[in-house]
Amino acid sequence: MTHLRYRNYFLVYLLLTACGFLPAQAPPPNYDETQVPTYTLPDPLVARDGTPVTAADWPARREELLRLFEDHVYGSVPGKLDSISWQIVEEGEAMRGKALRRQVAIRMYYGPHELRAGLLLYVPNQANGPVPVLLGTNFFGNHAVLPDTAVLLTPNWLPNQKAYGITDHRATESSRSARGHRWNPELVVGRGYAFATIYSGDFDGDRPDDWTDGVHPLFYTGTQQQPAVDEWGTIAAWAWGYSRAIDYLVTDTLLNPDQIVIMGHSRMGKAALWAGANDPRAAVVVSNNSGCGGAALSRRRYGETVASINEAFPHWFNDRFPDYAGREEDLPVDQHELIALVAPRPVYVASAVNDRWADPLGEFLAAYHAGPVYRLLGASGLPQDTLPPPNEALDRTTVGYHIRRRGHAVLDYDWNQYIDFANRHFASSGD
Ligand code: GTR
Repeated sequence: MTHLRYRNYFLVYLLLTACGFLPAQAPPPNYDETQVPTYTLPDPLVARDGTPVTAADWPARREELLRLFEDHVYGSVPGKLDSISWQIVEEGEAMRGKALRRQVAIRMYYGPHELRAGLLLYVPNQANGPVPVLLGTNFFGNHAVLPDTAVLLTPNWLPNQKAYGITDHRATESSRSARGHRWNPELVVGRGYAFATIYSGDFDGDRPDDWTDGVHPLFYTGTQQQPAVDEWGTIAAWAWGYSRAIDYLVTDTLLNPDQIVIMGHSRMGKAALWAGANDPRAAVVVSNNSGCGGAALSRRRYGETVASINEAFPHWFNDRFPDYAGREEDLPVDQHELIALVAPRPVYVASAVNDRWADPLGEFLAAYHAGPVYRLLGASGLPQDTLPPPNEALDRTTVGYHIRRRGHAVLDYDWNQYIDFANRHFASSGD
């Protein structure tokens, strides 16, 4: 009897959900490979009108794919800055004499609006001439990346985190180096690369309830108070932030403007890929454990899905992407095409064995299926369609990949792999 009553409630619930009266809840995550639906990936080398794409057609197909990702996934950037300026606001010796620290205020203007962001840079001291630079976006402020008391605190909103002493969304002295476990700027500098970082929240705070901070309001027109359906979400704002940092990096004479590596972990890995797709000044693009909406194929519905990501983070994508929850096969793109948009520049996708939420196999397959575009453009794709063993990188091709032991993180193994990979490409491109 009770059983029947619950069943009736459930049927009413389903009916209300289907009619749009209740929000549909994401089903529990699938971690069973046999339950992955059969799917057909859209072919990056067939245009929307069915025409096969040659190397000569690629620029047009590339534009088509960029627009599709804007329209259906990340949202379009609705405007272009009137101007941007930089000022070095602090400089000093760092890392026990191994590096010069430079802090740069980036000021961005549009109409009457202004947005400010802070860039933190460490340049190795023992360099003969301009050095390559690795740029990463951080999640808790530049000061949280390493133990250096001279790093300026962001005035912008931060996620609260009791363990870091952040209780009113403001940066605190006690949150210095709080994210040191995710970053290793000294390793990067020790390998002859400059290390640059920006705080994601300077471009948009990671919260669903507020479209008044960050870059979005800069381009509102009339009485607009939030991005339109097909306009940018927060990930696209972070990707835009990578490009504004690059605007500065290419002007700094201590750095080689042709050797900019952009890297992001997890949600910033999604942003790094979208930034790399849009901005050809990113010479090498690295996505670390980026998962759903990053390197992982949406059609596999393994771990985090289009449904669950949009439920937990409704502000990350545009307002069309949630429509594909449970009907991923209707998406006109999938994430292998995002990776292909970096071609022929080197791209590196990294997974971790225990990071099942991010779907390591889906990340690998997306990297693998970007291969045809790389090959069409005279570069090389992954050499095999099966996962390599843990910590045995496939890194001799223009598309690189590894699955590291342990979980969702950035470890020294990862940093060293990224620098080895970039070194190989910079050496072969003769820069
Ligand atoms: C998770 C989210 C992932 C990933 C991760 C992170 O909560 O579901 O997509 O972005 O956060 O950024 O650490």
